[in-house]
Amino acid sequence: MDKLRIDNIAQLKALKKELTRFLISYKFALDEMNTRINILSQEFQYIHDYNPIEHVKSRLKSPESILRKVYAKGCELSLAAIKENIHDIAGIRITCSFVSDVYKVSELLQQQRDLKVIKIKDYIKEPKPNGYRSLHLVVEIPVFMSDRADNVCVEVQIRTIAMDFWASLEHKIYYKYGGQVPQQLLAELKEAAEQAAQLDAKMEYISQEVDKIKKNNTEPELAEILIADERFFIPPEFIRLRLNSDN
Ligand code: 0O2
Repeated sequence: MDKLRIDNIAQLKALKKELTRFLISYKFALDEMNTRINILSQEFQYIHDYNPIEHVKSRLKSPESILRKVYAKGCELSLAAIKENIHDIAGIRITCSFVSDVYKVSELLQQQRDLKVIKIKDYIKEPKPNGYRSLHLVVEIPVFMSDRADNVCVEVQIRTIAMDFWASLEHKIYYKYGGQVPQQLLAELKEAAEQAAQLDAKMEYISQEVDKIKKNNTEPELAEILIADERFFIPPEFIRLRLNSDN
């Protein structure tokens, strides 16, 4: 009896170690991806004076959630099968201001030589029947550990602020009703998704118009200071003061 208990504990310890090893590689993959996204974001801000990325969130799927997906997909219950079939154990969500930014960020990630694109689902060009919009990439990123190198899948969801707002509310409603959302609410959600898409299109148009005006504007860009992502304009009086004192 005692022997059995000790064996069970030993097995549990081994399982815990195996699961930790498995999940930690996804955590490292998230760290790697977050660094790359952060670099893109900062480089854009400092060099191109514009940042297509509004904010970034990442999460590791919980073991319970992984198990639920394993059963829902009818996938075999082994770590190898889970690695092969469940692609969103590591997930990153990038929120952008405009739809064009969503595609720009997606392109920049796809251009990274050591990232292998496994799957692309464009729910912006082809929204889901409920109205859900977002661009999903599944990429494989190399992770180097002390005793091994592993290629690990990360699901990257890229969407606009409006799409994100809609998806968070829809997600909450879906869980609140345990998946059985009343028909009326579903119709309203779908209508809200269409309105959000129209808002995205309008905002993109306005932004392009502003860009055109900016390009034609002769005011020197030198008259601004960027500190911790905040832009401060230097009033012309200061510039004149300085120029006069130099003469
Ligand atoms: P959670 O809680 O976000 O993790 P596949 O493996 O490609 O065959 P899968 O995984 O369903 O099938 O892929 P898909 O369609 O790309 O969806 C993956 C994730 O996108 C979901 O993860 C959601 O985060 C999000 N998503 C997809 N459809 C919807 C939707 O209709 N509404 C909302 N709010 N989010 C959606 P999870 O695991 O479902 O959930």
